[in-house]
Amino acid sequence: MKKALIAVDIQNDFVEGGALGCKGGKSVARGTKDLIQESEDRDAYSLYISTQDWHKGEGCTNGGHIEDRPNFVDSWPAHCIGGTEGAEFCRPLEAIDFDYRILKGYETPSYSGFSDNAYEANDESLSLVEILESRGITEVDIVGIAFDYCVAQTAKDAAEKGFKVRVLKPLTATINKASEERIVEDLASRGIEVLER
Ligand code: VGL
Repeated sequence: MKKALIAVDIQNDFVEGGALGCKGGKSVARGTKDLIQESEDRDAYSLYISTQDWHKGEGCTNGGHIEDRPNFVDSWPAHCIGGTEGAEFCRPLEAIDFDYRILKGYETPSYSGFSDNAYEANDESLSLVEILESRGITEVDIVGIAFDYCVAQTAKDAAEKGFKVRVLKPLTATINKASEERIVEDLASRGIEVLER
């Protein structure tokens, strides 16, 4: 059994003060850095992977076009435009040297780290599933932002591809709190373990 940690979209635009800021996002960044450092001490993970929402420009955003008045359900303000400060890791996560850094949503919108359609723009030429399989990973733990969008979709895709998946919920932040319970149930129904603490 080999396990990877996937840190999803812990970027400036998704934390407090960002274009699509989630409450609790900064704390996710700090907590994830702590988890990575203490897990290295006990060899908990064989591989550390980050994803970043990395849009080509203002006209490209997950879930549809940018609208004058996004509804924050399936339309969003401009966010995480590749190369801008908003797309960078939230402090103190920039100090972490991830084994692989997956950029996604470059031309085609994508919530999931597995539809890493920007991977041509990455240093790596392998897709996320190819990276995991080539390293013999069978289990993944997922943390990051937002629980109800990119974390949930990445977790569902990982489960569908046959990995054993856990979501470490205290190290996530949610956009729409009202949908949280439904999403936890949906993930559980797919065999994904959602750890509450
Ligand atoms: C995300 C909404 C829009 C996310 C990305 O990273 O969860 N959410 N784009």
